[in-house]
Parts: sequence; C-alpha cells; structure tokens
Amino acid sequence: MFYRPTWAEVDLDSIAYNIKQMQQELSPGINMFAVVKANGYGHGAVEVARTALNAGANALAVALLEEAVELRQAGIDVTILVMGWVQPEDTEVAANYDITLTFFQKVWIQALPTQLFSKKLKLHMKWDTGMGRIGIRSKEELQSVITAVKSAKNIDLTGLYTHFATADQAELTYFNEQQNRFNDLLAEFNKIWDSSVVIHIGNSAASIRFPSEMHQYIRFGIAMYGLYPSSDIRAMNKINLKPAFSLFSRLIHVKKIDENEAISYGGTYVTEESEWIGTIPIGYADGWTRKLQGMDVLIEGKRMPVVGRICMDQTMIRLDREYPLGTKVTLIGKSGNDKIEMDEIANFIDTINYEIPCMISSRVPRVYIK
Ligand code: PMH
Repeated sequence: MFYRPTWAEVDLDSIAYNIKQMQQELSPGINMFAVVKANGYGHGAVEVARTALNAGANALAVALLEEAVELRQAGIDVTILVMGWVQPEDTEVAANYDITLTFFQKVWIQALPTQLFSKKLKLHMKWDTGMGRIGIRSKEELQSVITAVKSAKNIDLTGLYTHFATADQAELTYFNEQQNRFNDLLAEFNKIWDSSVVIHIGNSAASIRFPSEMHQYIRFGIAMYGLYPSSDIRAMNKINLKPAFSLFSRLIHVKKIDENEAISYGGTYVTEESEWIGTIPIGYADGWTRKLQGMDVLIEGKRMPVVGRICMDQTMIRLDREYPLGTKVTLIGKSGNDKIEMDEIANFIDTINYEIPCMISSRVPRVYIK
C-alpha cells in the first residue's frame, strides 16, 4: 500500500531469466548461491531469494546475520551463508537458525560460546588471496586456524572460499595470481583436513568468464539482477542479461514560466526562454542524489533534463511541451524506444551500477511484477 506516485518496479521474470542464462554456461554440477545481501542489492531480499530458488539457485548468501535471520523468518529453509564477520557472542543465533557463518580467525573460533548451541554451527572458511579484506592469507595462519577448529566442539566446517578483486577487468595477471595463491592454500589444506568441504571462488564476473572452473558453487550477485559487473565484461558478450529494476514517477505539477526565472535552491538553473517545467515527487531522501542534476529522464520515450538542484523530496525537469498531470516519468528503465540504464546513471555520477539500486532508499516502494 503506498500513496506517492513514485515507485520502483522489480521484474522477477528477468531475475529468473538471468539465472537460467548463467546456468546454461556453467559446467554440470556447479551450484549457485544467489547473493541477496543489502536487501537483494536494493531489489528486495525475500522476493529475489524466492524467485532465485524457484529458478534453480541452490542456496543464498548475505553479508549480515540480520539479513540471514530475515530470510529464515520468511520461511526459507535452504543453506544461507553470511559472508561478513559476525560477533562471536551472536553466533548462538546462527546455530539455532541453521545459518552458515564465515570465519578466518583463530581467536574467533576460540571465543565461540559452543556450549549454548542447540545444533552444530556450520562454517565456511574465508581465504584472502588478494582482496585484502577478510580471510586467511598464509599457510601458517591456515594451520593454526585448523588446529583451533579441530579442538572446538559443536562446529562443522562445511566449506571454504575466496573472493576475486579484479575478475571484472580484462587484464588477468592479478586474477591469476589470486588463483595461484588459492591453489597453494588448497594443497596445504588437503594435507591437514580430510573431510569433504564445498569450495566456491567465483562472483558474477569470474563465473561468466570461467564457467567451467568454479569448483562446486558460484556466488552470483550483480548479473542475477541483470547488470554487467563492468564494461569489460559487458563487451565480452558472453551472456545476455535483462535488468530487473526500473524507477518511475509522475508529473505532479506542470507550469509554463517566463524567461530568466530561477528554479530550485540556490537558483542554479535560470530559464533561457519561456519554458515548461514539471515537478516529480522524488528527491535525495529517496536516494535520487543531488549529483543527478543535469541527468535526463524519459517521458513517452523522449529525454528531458533535470533542472535546478534536486531537493529532498522533489525534482524539477524541463519539458518540451505541456504534459497532463499524472504523466509517467521514467528515471530508470524503458520508455518508448529509449531507455535509461543503470550504467548510464552510474557513469553520470562516476560510480558503479551496483551502487544505484542499493542507493534507492526504502522510502521508494518496490512493486514486483512477473
Ligand atoms: N561474494 C562476495 C564475498 C562478495 O562480497 C560479493 C559482492 C559477491 C560474492 C557477489 O559479487 P557480484 O555481485 O560481483 O556477483 N560484494 C560486493 C561488495 O562487497 N561490494 O560490491 C560488491
């Protein structure tokens, strides 16, 4: 239920389509974590998770324990991996909900309140092969962490993984170096651990490029949402993706104003002639950042520029003629024969497409279409 004429549309069929496109490329037997952290990259975690699982994903990955609990409470019972660091004192929650956690520190294993666990806590070990963020980096560290794992009760090491820093760049030197480090650590691991674990290394970029080298699982994020991990990957033409997220509003005020009149805070835009100006009810509190001043929106397939400063809740656009109140305005997505892609918005404000749907705040209702 929402009143304001500003909304995001999330096309769940596109998400299912993108998953199928990826699965067609992957070698048989390679499974998929659908990455639904950050509220499903802003698309809606629960809805995307259900769609992904129906389309053939096998498990889910998130960043925070809170995000995993939300999925469990929605009744989702597949493997859920938390990829971020969770405080040892909160791990009882994970054990009770059968949520798999990521670990990489000996002190963390030793700090686990394992006597409180109602079920064994499942764990995936993270290796830092060059991302420089979290994970075990050396063989010595690996040995000491494994020693701690062996002496801990009530835990179950079920997987191990790493993450690539440059899989989306055409140049592969650093990527290959990460693979080499991974293989060195794996050789050591196989000497000191004899039960089976699942291995996963690939994000969207690595999975699209090397679909037969992804061990048992991929962690499929941005491409599931229909966005290419980078312009390099897009140019490789290896996979066809359909964007799932569109953003719309409606004209709530239309007026003709004289030449030499200022628009919005600071009077940064002054009309050059007599102009039609429209107002749409979306602003920076919706994540429609002030940096988008000058960006186009679409009305009936035609481009119109955002003029003047973007306000907290409203934005003005210069129209080519009078339009009726309620006319649909497309900020992201298709209109007539034109479209504004997430990549165009990202380029305009000098960031990556990942950030755009994450940035559209919870004040903008998500409407799901199928
Ligand atoms: N695995 C890990 C550990 C991640 O951090 C991410 C994305 C993914 C998989 C999915 O990657 P993809 O969306 O490129 O497929 N993480 C982030 C991040 O931390 N910042 O931007 C994307």
